[in-house]
Amino acid sequence: MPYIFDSKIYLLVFSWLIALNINAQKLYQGNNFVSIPGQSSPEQVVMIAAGVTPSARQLSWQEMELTTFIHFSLNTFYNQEWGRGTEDPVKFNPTELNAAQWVKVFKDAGSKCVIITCKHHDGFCLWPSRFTNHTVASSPWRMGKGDLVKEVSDACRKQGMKFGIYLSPWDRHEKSYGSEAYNYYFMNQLTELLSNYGEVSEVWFDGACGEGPNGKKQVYNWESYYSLIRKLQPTAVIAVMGPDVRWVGTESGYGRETEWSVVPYALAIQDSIAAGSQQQVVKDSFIPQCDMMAQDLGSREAIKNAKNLIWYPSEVDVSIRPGWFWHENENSRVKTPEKLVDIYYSSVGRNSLLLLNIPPDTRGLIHENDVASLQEWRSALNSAFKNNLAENAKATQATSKGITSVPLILDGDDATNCEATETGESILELDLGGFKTFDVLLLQENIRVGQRIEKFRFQVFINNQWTNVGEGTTVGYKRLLRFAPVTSDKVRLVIEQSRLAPALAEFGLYLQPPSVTVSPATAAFTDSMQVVLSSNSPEAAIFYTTDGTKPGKYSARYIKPINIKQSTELNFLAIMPGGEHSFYGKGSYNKANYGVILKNAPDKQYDGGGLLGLVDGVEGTIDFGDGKWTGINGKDLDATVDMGKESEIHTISVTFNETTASWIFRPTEVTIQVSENGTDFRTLQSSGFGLAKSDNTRRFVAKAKYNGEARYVRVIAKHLDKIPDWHPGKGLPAWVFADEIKIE
Ligand code: FUL
Repeated sequence: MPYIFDSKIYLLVFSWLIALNINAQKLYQGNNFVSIPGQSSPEQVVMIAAGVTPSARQLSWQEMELTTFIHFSLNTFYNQEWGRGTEDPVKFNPTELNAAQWVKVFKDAGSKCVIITCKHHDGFCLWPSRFTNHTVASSPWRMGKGDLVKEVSDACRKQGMKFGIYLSPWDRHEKSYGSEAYNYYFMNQLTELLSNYGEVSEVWFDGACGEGPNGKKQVYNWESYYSLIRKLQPTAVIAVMGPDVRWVGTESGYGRETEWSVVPYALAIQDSIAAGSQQQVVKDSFIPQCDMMAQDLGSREAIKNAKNLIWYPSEVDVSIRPGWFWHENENSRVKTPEKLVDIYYSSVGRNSLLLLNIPPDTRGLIHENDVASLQEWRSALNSAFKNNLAENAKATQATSKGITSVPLILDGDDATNCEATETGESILELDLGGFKTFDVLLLQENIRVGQRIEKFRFQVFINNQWTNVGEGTTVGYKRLLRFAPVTSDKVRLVIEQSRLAPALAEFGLYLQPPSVTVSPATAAFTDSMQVVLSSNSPEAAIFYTTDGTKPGKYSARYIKPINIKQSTELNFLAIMPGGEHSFYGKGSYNKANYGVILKNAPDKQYDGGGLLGLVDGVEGTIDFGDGKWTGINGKDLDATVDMGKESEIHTISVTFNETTASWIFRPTEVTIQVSENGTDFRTLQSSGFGLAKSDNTRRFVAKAKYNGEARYVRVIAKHLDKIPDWHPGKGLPAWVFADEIKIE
């Protein structure tokens, strides 16, 4: 029997529940904390969960969608990630520091708030705290008169951005750390930061602590910190080691597909957050194994035994570079605009807020490479989201009472929702009033009344029938689904399951800018070779250059495969008739005595040391990061080796690395082929290695015997498409790592 939503009864239940939680109310606000009465049935728990709602501060936090982290400190000048607390403040001397430039770059990228590391784990303070000398006042910067917290908060205020503070509880410099006196020290610093810099919107407490077994242990007085914040900055959310905002559980930039903002209160307990936080310096996709990382935090199953439920939304923090602080040698490893787009869809598009770290360099400026990547990223998002193609549609909803019109899901206001009155399946149909091409679905729930949708599918009317194009579980504040472009005049959303009645607030259809693929992306070749460019949009025109310059609409137009006869750098992009363009793409081709053509490009960081890395005669060690390995993420290794002339071959072997802790798995199948002409290949061997059942670090060798002659050898190693359930990367594609291809 579906529940009938009776708002009066519902409110009564809630007033009573709230009354029981007078203490909790100190930290929580409105309905964002509820206790579950002892005898509640699983259905009653679900009903209660459906009515847990964000506090006012949580709601305005969520609506920002995108915020910026600044990691800047003595670490920037010592070229390190975690200081020991013994660093000399004299080294802190940015020569061109310009906080207005930072804030402008962030604002142009779409960010709404800036959170700065006022004090990182090394204890160095970016403001002249009265309680320690380990501050900017002891540095030559601005002749010891500087206050970076002030410069950043002023720049934020001037440019209409919100401002937040990061204050590391772990402090490796302060002598009192490890005693009750430290709690006073910390509260004093917190008081300075919360009193002297205007409105603070977010206070970020890190859970990291690298103290070993003999290190000092601090018993933090969290309750006092929290009440101080509530008193001095009542609108600020307290993040991560705090009651308002939950760390998503990874620093990879990717949130969960199923993301509930309503979870058991136990998840907000500091000890369990700290246990899952960093215990040592780790770069690149830090993946802890803790409860916060569990795939299911808020399903019916996950909440059925909870004693209290809270609204505890997820924040995805990730750095635009491998490290949190700026390092010169990472200037070439700034995340590409494509990667940032992917992160956006996988964080903001999965009911999370994205906190993107953009660290200033030693000059005190945001580096040009970061600025360029952010600009391209913003322009791609603006281009995708400029037009809701469903805006003028006629939207109707079918319920047991008949068909009603539901214009509110198209009014651009996420505070108004269509009034479903019952649970069970409900179908929303949209007549688009003409044919439209789209590849993104946007859904938003009105979270002011709770998060309710549990399962949906999206259908498009194609060739006279409803075709499933996408499906999902939770929606929450925002859900974005991407799929291959489709064209139709009618679509529908089937909400298959929800808690109470669904409260869908917004519905949107969008078209992303076109994309271009290049094949092969990199290669070494002997005589000549062909490169194929293709776009996912038939309307897009592709342009390219071969002289290293940026291509545009006046460059050479791609008509047929490009014949390459000498070492070439190819640059290309696709442009739509309306001017929307793809990201800039690159291919590099080197003429050599020996050739290796890789169909799918390796990751920049794992390129095996260059185009001939796979056949350079130096085998990779067990350490996948030793610079020898060719690593590809989420695609197969498809390598063709050209020996320049027909040669005698006896055996061919290929070695693979498996380091499951870093998401590198053995290939699922390896095929080894030979050919005389580079077109017709004969398969010598095709076999698999099984699947890792637990964490593993080892090498695998695939071997084929052949007593004959050939000029070309091809190796196709299939990557594992879905990481197995026992691994934190469950369901996601794995890396494939190879080195070396030996032809003897
Ligand atoms: C982690 C810290 O250890 C890193 O240095 C960084 O500040 C990140 C945001 O949180 O726990």
